Amino acid sequence: MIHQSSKALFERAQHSIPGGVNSPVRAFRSVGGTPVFIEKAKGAYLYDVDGNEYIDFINSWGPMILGHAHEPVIKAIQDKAVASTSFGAPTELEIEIAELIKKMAPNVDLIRMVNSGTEACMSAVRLARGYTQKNKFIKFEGCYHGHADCFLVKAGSGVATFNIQKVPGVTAGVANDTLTCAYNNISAVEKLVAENKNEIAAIIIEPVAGNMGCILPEEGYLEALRKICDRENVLLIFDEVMTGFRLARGGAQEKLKVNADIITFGKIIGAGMPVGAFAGRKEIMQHIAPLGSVYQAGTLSGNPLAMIAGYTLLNELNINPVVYEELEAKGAYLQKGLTEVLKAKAHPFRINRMGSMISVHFSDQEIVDFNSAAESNIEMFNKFFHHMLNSGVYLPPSAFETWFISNAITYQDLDRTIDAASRF
Ligand code: HOZ
Repeated sequence: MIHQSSKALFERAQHSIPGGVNSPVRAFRSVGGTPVFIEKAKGAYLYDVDGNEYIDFINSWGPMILGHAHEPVIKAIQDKAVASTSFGAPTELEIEIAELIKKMAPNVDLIRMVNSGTEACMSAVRLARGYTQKNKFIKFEGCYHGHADCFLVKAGSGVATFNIQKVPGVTAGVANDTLTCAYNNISAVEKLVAENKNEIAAIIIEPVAGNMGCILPEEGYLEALRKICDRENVLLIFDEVMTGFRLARGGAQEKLKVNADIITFGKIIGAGMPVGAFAGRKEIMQHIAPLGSVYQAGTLSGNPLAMIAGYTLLNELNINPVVYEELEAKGAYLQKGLTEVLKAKAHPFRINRMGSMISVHFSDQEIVDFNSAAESNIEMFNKFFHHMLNSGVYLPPSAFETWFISNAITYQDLDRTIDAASRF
């Protein structure tokens, strides 16, 4: 391999990869400039090919809750790899990880492993439709549940970052079954439910939204959704791809004390390997093939390397839940520090946080839904992003993404981050 700078690599990448990246937000198009190409990462730090070190607030968009290249995870993958990388046949390890997840996450009788959060959410909606025999579902503006056709309607994350209003390739027929309304607005949900009586299979939600920056559910909101679902025979799906095993050992269900009917996982469950999962009570999950006729399958599902990585990380979180207290304390420290230094500046801002999910919006109004996030000063965020990057702090390259804190980060790293923000 020739050693090339990030700039040279990005230029070269354009010739063989669409936009030079394998996932759009990475291209830095909305924040401007050239993406940095990463060589390696360890603990709380990322190292780019240009020789720079960054304190990482992406953590692979969530999975690296204990930091990068966590030794037990790496060792477990190395040990497992010598026994082959895939069998396409059952292994004991798949039972071990399923049993562990049942111990950690509330409300899980059965769990099916897939390869990404997209697959997990897509399968969850299919299951809800098969189970309820109804077609429509409700999602919330600015929530992102992966890139399956039915979710690319008023979606967050990259779709919001690039202000894509309508995704070509998503047919009207598919889009018509996706009903949308604003996050944190219960009367809007009641209205949709009334207008589509007996037609709604599911309501899918990020219980703490992370794809329009970090947005918290208002008090009573998730409970109200739960009530509507029970009343209307609608399944409540929590997309816990970001929040699962992050906000608490049992994810948002445990932290916010609301149970869903189907829960989707991703990110931490694979410790950085491509893993997703969907889970729920037996009466619902037994509709999945081969028990039932809702079909779902995958050659690499339950892949041994992915399973051992996920199992090793989850096991550590399970036996050491003090991690969540430490992450809460670090998150609160960062929020307080950033608030103090940004207050001294002329630009109004809001910081939303739950545990180790946090984001800054430059705005003078509370950020409670997609509209308030979109009305924030995106240009100011973009300047802030570059200022922080130049100061050795790697934030998500979009105002429409949450930051993730890892427990590898030290208070000294947080002080450096706050100090960098003070110079903005
Ligand atoms: N849209 C993803 C986060 N919400 C970004 C994935 C990536 O670029 O890796």
